[in-house]
Amino acid sequence: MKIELIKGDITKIKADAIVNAANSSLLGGGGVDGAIHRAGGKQILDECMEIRNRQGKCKTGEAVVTTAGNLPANYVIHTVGTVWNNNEEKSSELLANCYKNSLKLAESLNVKTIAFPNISTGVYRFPKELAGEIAVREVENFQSEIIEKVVFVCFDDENEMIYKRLLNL
Ligand code: AR6
Repeated sequence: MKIELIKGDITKIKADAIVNAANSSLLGGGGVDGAIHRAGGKQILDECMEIRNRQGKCKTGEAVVTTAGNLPANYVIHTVGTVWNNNEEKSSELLANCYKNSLKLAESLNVKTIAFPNISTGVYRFPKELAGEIAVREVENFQSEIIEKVVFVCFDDENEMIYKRLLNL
């Protein structure tokens, strides 16, 4: 899999799937979640509600898929990051699950290109450096015959610098 870094807004990315840093309610929120729902339109929330009615809340580390509505992507994969609580081992495992489960779900949808935001590094306060190490490790370790390209979309300067270094760019 090819790995790329883009600085900017994930709602503008033309990929088969973009990943949303959601919360377990799946009903939207601030940060990247708010931006995706705002730009993607009501269809995304309608499908999130259908998922809620079918399976209940989405657990931390798990992932579900909806349409991308008005966005240039085809799918939004909603994964629920972890709130940083100083339990490094447990939080790291849960954040790693976000990347693994999103990639597995993407494969099942025959996704060739997927874009990730820096999950949990905003409202959920996960340390950016550690979150970046986990993200890069999980993507690099994921063996796929289907996914061809993974794009890390960094919104803030600090994450951009961290990912540039981690990816040797
Ligand atoms: N495109 C790409 N990245 C973005 C964008 C954007 N448009 N906007 C923000 N970011 P956060 P979390 C970056 O807080 O920490 C929500 O309310 C931002 O700079 O969006 O996983 C949810 O509903 C940061 O690096 O998500 C949950 O309740 C990264 O996205 C909660 O926040 C993640 O920040 C989830 O918190």
